[in-house]
Amino acid sequence: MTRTRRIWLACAAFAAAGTTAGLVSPPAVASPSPPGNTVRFATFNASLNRNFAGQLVTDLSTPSNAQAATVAEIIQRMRPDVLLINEFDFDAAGTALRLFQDNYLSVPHNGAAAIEYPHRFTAESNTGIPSGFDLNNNGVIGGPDDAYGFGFFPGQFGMAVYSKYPIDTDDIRTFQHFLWKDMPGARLPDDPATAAPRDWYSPAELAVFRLSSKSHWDLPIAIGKRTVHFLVSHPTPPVFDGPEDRNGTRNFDEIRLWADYVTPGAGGYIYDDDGHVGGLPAGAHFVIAGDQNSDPLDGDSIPGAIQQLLDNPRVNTSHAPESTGAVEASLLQGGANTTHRSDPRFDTADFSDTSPGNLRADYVLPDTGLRIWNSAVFWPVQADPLSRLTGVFPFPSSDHRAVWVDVRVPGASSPSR
Ligand SMILES: [Ca+2]
Ligand SMILES: [Ca+2]
Ligand SMILES: [Ca+2]
Repeated sequence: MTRTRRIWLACAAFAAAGTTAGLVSPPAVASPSPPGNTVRFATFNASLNRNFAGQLVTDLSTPSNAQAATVAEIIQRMRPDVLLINEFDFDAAGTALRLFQDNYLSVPHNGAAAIEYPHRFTAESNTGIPSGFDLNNNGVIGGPDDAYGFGFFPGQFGMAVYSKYPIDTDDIRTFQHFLWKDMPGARLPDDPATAAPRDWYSPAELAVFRLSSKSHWDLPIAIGKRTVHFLVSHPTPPVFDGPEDRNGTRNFDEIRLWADYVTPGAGGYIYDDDGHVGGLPAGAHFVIAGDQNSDPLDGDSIPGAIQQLLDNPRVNTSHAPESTGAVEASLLQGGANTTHRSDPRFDTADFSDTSPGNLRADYVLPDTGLRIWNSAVFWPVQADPLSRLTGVFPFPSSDHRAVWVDVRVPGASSPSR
């Protein structure tokens, strides 16, 4: 989640709505020795976005940024093999991507060992790129809400991937430019003030309107003799709009793009930024990862949005990542959390307890051909010393928690952790 929600959290007082005495602190990272062919995939909305272009590079140029160091320590304790970071400001030279490795991940923190990723990837994000149109229909052209994706400068809230395994760069597919109108049955938003249907965006605007609020990337990861497609994205928060629900509808269809992409016969309409058409080949292995900004039952996304993935027969949901820290937070924070329908143990984000409350927003979803060995959300209970890494508002790292899933990839050999 981006933008103003974080600010609302200032009101998240600890009116203890229940006891946490019965909660025990599990290890923040699972302990059983995984088989040798187990690969850990993770997603982390790390709030490594800044208010001005170039600020993240400045912050990462020395090892002294406290928030970046805390994010790095979480990653070092989680020790993923393949990691997506959401909300990582993009720069065309990849400088921030390199500096975060060199000055943070490669530096031990509080006893957590350095972690090295020989392979990494980033690319342009639609955030902050001016569209030249009045997309929010406020009568003025310009500003973060008229960009292709919400952002104050190009690349704000972008994405970064780090991997211990090679990324098959020749076969990477990006979907930054795919137009929303080219999705069959697109949920194009309607201006309720006019009789015409689905007319929030004009024909001229739809001719350029990109579906992805950041980007969607298919990164083929070479693991032994296998390829696992790491399908990453960060759909827009379904809020910050009006009755037309332009962000809710976009969120729904951004999630749908991956659902169609992995469903044989459903992705024929999808074209990538190089003009190649079609979805993932049937039988290809994948892991979908990212902040999807959609809880199955709570929050403001359109009902059924995340179910497009969770109920997809190709997606393995046999073990949903969970934490005890999220259960404790829900009890301590109360408010909207008390009326939630989703089990709080699956929450991954600590949002305002006025609205929407804590949500499951971040997902790591392997295909059914990859057996899940273990999974968790990195959300220690407060009695755990590592709770200092996640904390309470104002958060020392992020309002989101890191999520990881270990899958068995036939023929893989684990790199050293
Ligand atoms: Ca405008
Ligand atoms: Ca209308
Ligand atoms: Ca909260």
